[in-house]
Amino acid sequence: MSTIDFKLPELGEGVDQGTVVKLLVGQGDAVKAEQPLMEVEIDKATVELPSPHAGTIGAVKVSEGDTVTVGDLLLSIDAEGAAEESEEPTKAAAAPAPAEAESKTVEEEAAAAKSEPRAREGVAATAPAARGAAPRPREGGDGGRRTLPAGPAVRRLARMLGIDLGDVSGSGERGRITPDDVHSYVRSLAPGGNGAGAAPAPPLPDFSRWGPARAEPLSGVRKSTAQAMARAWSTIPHVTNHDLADVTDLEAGRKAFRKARPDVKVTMTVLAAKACAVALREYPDVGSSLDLGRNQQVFKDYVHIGIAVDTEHGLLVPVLRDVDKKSVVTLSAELTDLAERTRDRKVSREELQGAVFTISNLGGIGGTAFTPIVNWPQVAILGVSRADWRYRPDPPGQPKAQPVARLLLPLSLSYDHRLIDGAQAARFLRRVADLLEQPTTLLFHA
Ligand code: CAO
Repeated sequence: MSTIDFKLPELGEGVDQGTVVKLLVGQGDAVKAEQPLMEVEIDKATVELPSPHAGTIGAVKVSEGDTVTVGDLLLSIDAEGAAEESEEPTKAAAAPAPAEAESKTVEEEAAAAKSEPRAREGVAATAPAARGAAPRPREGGDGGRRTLPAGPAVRRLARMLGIDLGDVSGSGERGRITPDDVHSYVRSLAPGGNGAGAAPAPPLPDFSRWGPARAEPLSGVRKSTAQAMARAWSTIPHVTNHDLADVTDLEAGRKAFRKARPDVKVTMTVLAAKACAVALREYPDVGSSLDLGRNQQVFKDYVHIGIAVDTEHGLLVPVLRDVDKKSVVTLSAELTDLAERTRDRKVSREELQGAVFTISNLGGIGGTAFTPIVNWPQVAILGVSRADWRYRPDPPGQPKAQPVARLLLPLSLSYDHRLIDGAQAARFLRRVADLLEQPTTLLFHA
């Protein structure tokens, strides 16, 4: 019998911290190898940490709600038949380092080979596609993820400033990222000096002076959202254009289709995503990114669109892939599945990344217009409010014509004014509206 110290392994590129959201074992519990020990929230996804060994749980050092850092001791396992060892954070439970693998017996190798795919998935069992969340790559492995050359202080600084270290070029030895690199990157985002590194808010007053008040810790989702919003708000000069799309015919068609195919949930969000994908192909600037550090505009040859999903844990933005290439029916099935898994916290970090543009549809809830915040590193986001009936002259443009009721969908496009001009934004938005006003044309693109 020996004791294994189970520490928080590396959970992915640039991820140093997580929050323990659920303990799945307690002191004295017998566990099998690969059995999930706890759920940890990183960024906005939840991953399960599997046991590296069969045995009995000793002392549990963390509680639900605790913030844990890579290398923190989480619990100990009294493991039968295991050599005295301490699970180093970089030798993550689910992915043994090469040296470890070399010392295995043939039987152990065979067992490891059998269990490794499960183990890698195990790290992200609640997030099936989150192989990126699997700890540290095998050295020299072709498909391995790049380990960022940055020390803990630099990682802490980046986290504090809401910076993804993957976006920072290292000027140190062998590309090591220094604190100066992080600061220059922040300055490059905000040449006017009003950047993400702006002075932090002063401390709050003592609210109990005016009545009962209590403080609760922020969830991981809230922390990530706060960082992302602060960064986008303070570094991107936002402008929002509004327009109205006459979706009377589209809505009639949607309702008829829903009747004919009740198994497919075609919604306004999917139709808006399809229209945006067509327009994004025609206006590539709107799906591009701005790299002021290198004085470049980055164009992407794919049309992945993030969809804001309201969940009880907070706002999450899973990504629909290749929206330009898929039919409305396929996209409807994908969005239904994605939104459901997002609400159940079963999406992986990968599924929350890679969008070139975002849609936030608040129309199912209400509202006539709003000004969404650009989801950096994107440069534009479409807000959709509630479609409503309004009287319009028919034919349009004839003031004396008979008014008829039309269903109008309010669209609000926020954009990074450094890269997108008002006229371009207005043209893009009108194109989206035109596509929604001509359902047949829209479906030709499906
Ligand atoms: N106008 C009028 N009705 C609308 C509408 C709109 N813009 N958008 C949706 N609806 C209707 C739908 O048609 C549906 O009615 P039916 O059952 O008759 O089809 C009903 O409202 C509910 O729709 P839904 O919300 O289930 O489906 P959806 O695809 O339209 O939306 C999703 C999916 C994930 C976008 C949505 O559920 C959601 O979470 N929205 C909130 C997004 C959010 O929080 N944004 C704020 C981010 S901060 O900028």
